[in-house]
Amino acid sequence: MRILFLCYRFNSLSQRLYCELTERGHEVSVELDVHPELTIEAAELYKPDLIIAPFLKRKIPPEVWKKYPTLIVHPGPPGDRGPHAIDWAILNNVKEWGVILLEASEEYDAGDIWAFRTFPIRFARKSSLYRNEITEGAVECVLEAIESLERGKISKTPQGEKYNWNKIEKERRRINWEEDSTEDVLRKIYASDSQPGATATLQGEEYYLYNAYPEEELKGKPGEIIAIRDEAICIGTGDGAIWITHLREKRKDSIKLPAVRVLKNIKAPEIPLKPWEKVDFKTYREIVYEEEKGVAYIYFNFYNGAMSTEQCYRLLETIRYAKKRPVKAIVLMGQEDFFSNGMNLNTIENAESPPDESWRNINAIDDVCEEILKTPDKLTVAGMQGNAGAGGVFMALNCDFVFAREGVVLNPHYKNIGNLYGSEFWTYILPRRVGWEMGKEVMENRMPISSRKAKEIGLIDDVFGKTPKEFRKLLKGKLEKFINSREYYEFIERKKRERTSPKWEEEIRKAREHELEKMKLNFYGFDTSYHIARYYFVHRKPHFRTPPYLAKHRRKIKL
Ligand code: COA
Ligand code: THG
Repeated sequence: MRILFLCYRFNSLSQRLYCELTERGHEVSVELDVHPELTIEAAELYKPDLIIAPFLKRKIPPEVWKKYPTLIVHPGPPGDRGPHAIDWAILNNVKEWGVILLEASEEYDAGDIWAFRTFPIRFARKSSLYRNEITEGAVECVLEAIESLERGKISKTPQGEKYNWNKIEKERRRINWEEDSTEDVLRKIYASDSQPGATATLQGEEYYLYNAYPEEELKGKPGEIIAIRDEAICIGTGDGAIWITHLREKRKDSIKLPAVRVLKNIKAPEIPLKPWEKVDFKTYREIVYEEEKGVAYIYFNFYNGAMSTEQCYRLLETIRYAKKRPVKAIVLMGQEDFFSNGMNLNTIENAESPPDESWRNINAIDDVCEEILKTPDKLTVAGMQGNAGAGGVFMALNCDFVFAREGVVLNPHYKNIGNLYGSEFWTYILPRRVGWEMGKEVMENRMPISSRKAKEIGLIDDVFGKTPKEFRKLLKGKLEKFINSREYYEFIERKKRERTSPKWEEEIRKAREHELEKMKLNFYGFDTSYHIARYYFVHRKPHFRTPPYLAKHRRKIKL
């Protein structure tokens, strides 16, 4: 089938659906929501069999949906309508939620339902529900709808006259430190994360708050900052305390940044907690180190999967700790929503000199990668529970084994932010994993690929598990078996021989040097496209045209 996607942004759900459909042989073209006239033009240029809107905020004009079957993914169950579906469910403590695929109509979200799925709600960030439960449900709905369309047997159910309009007023996202309990505060922040953010007063000023964790030990006056840890702040609530890792100032053009880079003059003490220190109460830890049956697992809860220079060095410290421990394997786990998205473009944008900060950040990631590569006596593994992009993918590929959850979307290229050359030892890894021909193809293809496809082309080693929980369980089982096998010892012997030879060390040194030389040109050279692309990305600027790599229908030369 020829399918046209209409989306506000080519976000994670749109990318996942793109992979699922193209890898099943459908042809998909994408039009971003720039102007209704352009949406009509896109439909007329492409003449699709079906239009899908995975993530759209504006009305699709009737010229489009009256002519082509047009289906909208709405992140709510049957009977729910409006722009704040998941937000509403979290704020109202709903136990079960859902996702529907419905026909576009004159009124918002009022068309007939083609397919739906429901699921129990986790008490988690909206974006986490979106990236997991909603995404999985939406994929099933879309596949079901395509099958019905192909069979010519479509059964629809009406949205109904009685419905829930889920719009959330700004006031409901505001935190009242005196009255709100820790759970109330968490609920408000979860419901508004990653957009638009809950609001609260801190040190007399208004801010947007993101990425909250409960604290059970520390206590303080409601609304007062009582501690700092890894650039996050701990704030007293009505009945306890809470950690916030990211803030955004309430002014035009502000961006999300680590809390301590936004708030100046914090009087609270730093209360450090190393990733491997054990505590038996809930608190915030950016990196968690756990040992289980001879294996070290490193979870890094980096917001949005972005790794700043400082975060890379905290991760590096943890890897060095693991290397000294009597474990047979070290596993990088990332977090559930993202494995890693490479350098932190927000902290770079915020730096006094973005080129200098880019240089520090890329060197810090390379230090992490080099530490992984130079682990001759232990198995290194990447366990990708969530999506990864750019440097985040290549960091994972530095491990001996790379495993990913089913449904993970990878962007194994550096094309999206101003055509960076890339580092993380990709020039060493890629030919080893897939050969030069395929390596070139991977790097030049700007589109995402599924973890399944990545396995097929040999980029990663295996794919299993539908949910992050299932993935972790299967991964642990696999590793336990492998590290107690004969193959393991043979593998480590071979690895030791290779990784202690001067020839290998020279190859690694050269790869890093070559890549960084090219990156220096991206950061400091004549071509400023990286700096411009980064500016548009971190400020979440809407697109003003759909780039031809997405819009097949706008390519002059038909591919
Ligand atoms: N450095 C810094 N930041 C990075 C990064 C890097 N290297 N790589 C990724 N990121 C950030 C992006 O800036 C983005 O940040 P933000 O979400 O804080 O703005 C985030 O990581 C991932 O972006 P995206 O791909 O757009 O996210 P997503 O698709 O996984 O999730 C939604 C975003 C959809 C949850 C969010 O837009 C939302 O809340 N939408 C409302 C729900 C909905 O679907 N409504 C439909 C209308 S009814
Ligand atoms: N029919 C048609 N087009 C559509 C939908 C449809 N486009 C996408 C849309 N569904 C997705 N759902 C919504 C539902 C409500 C709103 C937006 C998208 C909404 N928007 C507010 C507005 O436009 O005033 C502003 C949103 C906000 O507060 O942030 O209410 O079913 N043809």
